[in-house]
Amino acid sequence: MNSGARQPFSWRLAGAGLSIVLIAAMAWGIGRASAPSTGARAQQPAGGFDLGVAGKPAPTGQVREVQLVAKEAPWEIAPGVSVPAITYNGQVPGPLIRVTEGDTLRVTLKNELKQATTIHWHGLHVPNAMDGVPPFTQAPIEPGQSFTYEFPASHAGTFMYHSHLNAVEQIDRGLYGPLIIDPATPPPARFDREFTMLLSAWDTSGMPGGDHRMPAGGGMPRPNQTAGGMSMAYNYFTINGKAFPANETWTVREGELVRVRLINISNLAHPMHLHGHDFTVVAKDGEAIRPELQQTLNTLSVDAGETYDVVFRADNPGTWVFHCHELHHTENDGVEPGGLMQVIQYEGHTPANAATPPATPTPMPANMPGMRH
Ligand SMILES: [Cu+2]
Repeated sequence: MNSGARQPFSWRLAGAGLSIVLIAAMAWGIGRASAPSTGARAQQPAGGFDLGVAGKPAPTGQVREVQLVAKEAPWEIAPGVSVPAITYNGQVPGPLIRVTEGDTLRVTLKNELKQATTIHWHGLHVPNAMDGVPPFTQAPIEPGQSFTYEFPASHAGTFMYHSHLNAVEQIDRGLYGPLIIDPATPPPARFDREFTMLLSAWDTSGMPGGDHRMPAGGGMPRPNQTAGGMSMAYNYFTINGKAFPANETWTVREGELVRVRLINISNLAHPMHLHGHDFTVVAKDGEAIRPELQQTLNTLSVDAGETYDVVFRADNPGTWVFHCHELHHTENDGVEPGGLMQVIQYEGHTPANAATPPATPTPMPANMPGMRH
């Protein structure tokens, strides 16, 4: 995957087949970083990170074709916990779509669901007819039908795409994906590594087929909250479709400048807290923040529908966690540790205590007040 070091984007359209393969291949790497570029590491400019000023990009003449199929598929969200998900191309999140500003994005969606759907391009400045919002901008894409979205990649940044029909069910069951637009001109700020974390929440008891609790048990009774017929008692929380410990560990090298793209598609706010380091918030909702206005923090609340780009210097070797500080969200069905817990491992560092998560997690006490998510 392209790194923040802005290696030239070498994906060239050579027929739809090639671009489809590349998109699918990239999908599995969204939590990973590329290897750092050789040579000197990125330097932090005084006073922040300049991502460049967004302007209206000139068309590049490149057409990026993507084929998406909306379909039901089983998806393992935590070890031993598989749910009947609604997916793009059989995976959650859907494939990473990564293009350069000024490219033309041409996405064909084939609907193999039993219900109608559409795609909304969250944060992009698309022509109105491409916004994916029935009944205003298009008719629902009925089962068996296809629809092609085509629009220019309007501006660089971190975005997402998701269903905009029967959205509570379709999004809560997995119908979303990350979308990154790279600037056509490399900005002054360079980074050594880059990771993306797309945050989502699941209510397994509200899914077809009933309850999907942890096989080892230990879950706690949850209130039967409902909204519009859908239960809202989220009990699993995932990073790129996987709850800890099923999600990938990030590896960094001492000295590197690391960019993290945070995307929250869940209906909940997630105060994301990094141990052992501070990070600088360099972009919000795809828009670069001017260096003199950037804040340096260790906890950032990412609300529903928001995206942020943050940057930290890997200057404190160890095994660290970057986790949600709404602590119910670091559980798997009430059992800690789980959920939104991202491990960051420095190369060459041996953890002081290399123990794996406890084989028998400590169950949460039942019937505690205020245990809603
Ligand atoms: Cu959270």
